Amino acid sequence: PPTIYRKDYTVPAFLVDTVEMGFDLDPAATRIATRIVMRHNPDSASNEIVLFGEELELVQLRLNGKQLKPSQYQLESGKLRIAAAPAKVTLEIETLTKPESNTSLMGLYVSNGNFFTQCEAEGFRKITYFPDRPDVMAKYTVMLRADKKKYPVLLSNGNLIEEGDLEDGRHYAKWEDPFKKPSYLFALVAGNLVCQEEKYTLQSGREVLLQVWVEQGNLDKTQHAMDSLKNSIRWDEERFGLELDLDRFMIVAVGDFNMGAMENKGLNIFNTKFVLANSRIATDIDYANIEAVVGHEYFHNWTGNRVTCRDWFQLSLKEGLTVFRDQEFSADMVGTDSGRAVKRIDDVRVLRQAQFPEDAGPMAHSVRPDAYVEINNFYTVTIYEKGAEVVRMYQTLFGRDGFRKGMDLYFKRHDGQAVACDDFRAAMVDANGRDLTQFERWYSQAGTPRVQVKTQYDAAKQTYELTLSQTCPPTPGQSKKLPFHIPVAVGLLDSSGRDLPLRLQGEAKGKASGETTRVLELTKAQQTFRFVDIAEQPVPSILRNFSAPVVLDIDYTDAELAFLLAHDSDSFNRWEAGQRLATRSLLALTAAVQDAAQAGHAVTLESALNNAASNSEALGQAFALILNDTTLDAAFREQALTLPSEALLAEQTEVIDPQAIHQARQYLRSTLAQALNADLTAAYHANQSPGAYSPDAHAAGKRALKNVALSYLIQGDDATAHTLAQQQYDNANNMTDRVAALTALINSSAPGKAAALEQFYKDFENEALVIDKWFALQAGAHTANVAAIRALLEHPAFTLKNPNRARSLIFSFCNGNPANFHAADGSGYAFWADQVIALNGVNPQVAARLARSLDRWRKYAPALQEKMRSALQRVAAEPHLSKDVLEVISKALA
Ligand code: HT7
Ligand code: ZN
Repeated sequence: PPTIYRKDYTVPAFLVDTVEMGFDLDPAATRIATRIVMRHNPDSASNEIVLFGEELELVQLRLNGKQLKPSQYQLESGKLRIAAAPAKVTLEIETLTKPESNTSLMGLYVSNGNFFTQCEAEGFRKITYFPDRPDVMAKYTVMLRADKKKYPVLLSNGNLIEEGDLEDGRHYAKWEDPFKKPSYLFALVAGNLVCQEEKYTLQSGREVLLQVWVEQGNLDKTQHAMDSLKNSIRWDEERFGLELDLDRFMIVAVGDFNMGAMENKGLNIFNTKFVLANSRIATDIDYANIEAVVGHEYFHNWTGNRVTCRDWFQLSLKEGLTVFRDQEFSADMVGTDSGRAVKRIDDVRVLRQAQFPEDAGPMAHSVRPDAYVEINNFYTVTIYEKGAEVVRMYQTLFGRDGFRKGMDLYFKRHDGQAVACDDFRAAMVDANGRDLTQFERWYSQAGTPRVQVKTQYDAAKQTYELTLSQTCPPTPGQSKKLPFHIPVAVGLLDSSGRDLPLRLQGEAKGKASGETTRVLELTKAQQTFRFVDIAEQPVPSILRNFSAPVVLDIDYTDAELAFLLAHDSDSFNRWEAGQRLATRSLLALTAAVQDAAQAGHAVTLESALNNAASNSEALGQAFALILNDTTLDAAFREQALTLPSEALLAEQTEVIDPQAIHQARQYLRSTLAQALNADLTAAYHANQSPGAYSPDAHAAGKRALKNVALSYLIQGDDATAHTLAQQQYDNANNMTDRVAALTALINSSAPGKAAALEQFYKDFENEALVIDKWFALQAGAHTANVAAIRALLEHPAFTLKNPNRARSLIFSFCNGNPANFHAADGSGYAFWADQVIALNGVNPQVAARLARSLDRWRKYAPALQEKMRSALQRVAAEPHLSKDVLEVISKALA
């Protein structure tokens, strides 16, 4: 398949003014009539019309009223070309599609008997021939016709302007979208759905209609999504002065969906996972995710829809910015400083655990990539999460007000346009009067920079020097990197743990006096910053609030880390100090497990671990201080007590040994559980949240702390812990506690675990999202081996066709259970290859996501590498690989 390059971008030869579409909806064969009014683009030297189309039957093609014969156009590899076209063109196109056999879930498809569309990135071309590229924006009018009994609800973008009955029990609805949009934002929904609706008054006094559409029987699960939508609308008005521009805004939930949700203009379509919630079926994390995703899609209305992307290389223009906006929204919804820090910690965890490995692997790409084979493979953590970090750095550099000025200028300049990442940077720069030329490297260079810190205190001169240096490893296609512009937020603690006021040498005395966090701008390979009037040797707190997406190398002693964990005023770095301390233990323990294995019987594993656990006592004491500090929010304490994940530890070892990492982490968890048994038990009981369930941050934080305590206590695998977990399971009045208890049970030898698992299934048999949890829990269990997962594939509730279900079992095992997936016999890899191949035939997009599980294969020991390579080669040798899977596998093997 061809590679598409950013450098090859050319403007479209024809622009589209209006699009009228008529759909005769039928699951077996839907007929689509499209009238496109186009005109030549004066900026283009070409006069060839290029339309894209895939998996379509072309029934009819007319140009300015005349039917075109096959000799008058060229139809080849997904493109329909009409050469030497006149300046004004009306095209009339009739196509046929087969929605019920469309398992790719792109274009028009059927889910549980209802019709849905997914057009981003290139799905519209599965509906009709069209200049399906984001820089072609047009106004759409859509007529939907369908059987009234089977499909009583007919929805599309914008406003409903007409509806009525037709012959033969059919009916119609006509929709008009007043805003011009790219084809990827087109949507229709038709089916037997019901809605919760509310009128909402905007700050301007205008009233809008909000609707959340779901299948019958789910109306008791829509309130949280509706509340999240209203909060999003208010937040965007308050924080960015952005108003909802439509009179009607709809959210529709669908069970079969490739990603989280889609921001189609006025008609957002959501994976049910990010809409449906009540205390019976959803956990606190589900509630938080729903709020974030509803916010994300709503915020796209301005960052993505009103101002869209010129081409798909600019995807992060809308995605990075919108993720940043949803992160800020979620943080503001919690409201407290500590709540903001907890949200920041969660976001940085995702970045480190998923994006850093991507940046170091075969699929590494910059935030604005230079090339792709399949654009669907580029909806990545780099585009989304690293992109959000890049946007956040503008705010760190310019402050909230400066950032807002940049956003205002961006909309003033570009409303209604399709633009590039450079245009966003230009708006930020121009609004703040700064030169940020070098900042462009965050968009063009892939890889995670490393920043090294060296310190020097001069007691006589009372100065403190920070020498920061930066490097960035090579990535595919980019062997040499130039220095980045890195904002490094810094604080210095005195010996009592208080922040020192900071003044840099050369600054006037009055300047910045009293400021205790300074943002240093590292732009060279190495720079020294000298602070003056520093009366004692301080402890530095560097990269506060994670001010840049980098790895920070700094030599702290254990005592300094414990000190920062106890005192840093920056909650993020407080947490970070605990994580560094724990990582140090865990890496030493991992090495000990490996040494013991090499030494054979000469050394027992137990004694090797005991010897290596020298700093675990200090860690236990530091953790106890946090656990027992009731002035700290429960949510923060839970974060601090959670050890770095096995995936995160893996990235920090030279050669990944999944079993050794797992054993080390389990050992440290058990050691801590033993040492802190009384404190954990007390915290468990002190953090019950009796009464009616509420997902608010305070109650959720208490549940999180209680449940992390339970997860430690179950490490002992004794009768007391078993009883605690069993009682929690039996008495739970919400899904958070139920899942936590069941997880504890299945990771123990508790006598009731099989019965609980069975009961859980029976109780929630009719709740697809809960059955997903049931599969995921088992796939992630410490005892889950390949045979157990293969047995679950045969369960009647399992299907590859539903992406949520496939993810719950297969992805949870391949990505979330490293010790078992990487079994020494290679059985995990054989399982992976079987599933990639099977999914490839059903849903290439989902298959390609799974294909990425072996991205980091070169980082494992040679014996495992060999087995991974053969599994990759087996997939590569499959005859009918989609370009989605082919791109991932060939890059992995390259
Ligand atoms: N902008 C949306 C992307 C998306 C998508 C892309 C490819 C295939 C299916 C998809 N569903 C949604 C999601 C978002 O970022 O809001
Ligand atoms: Zn998005």
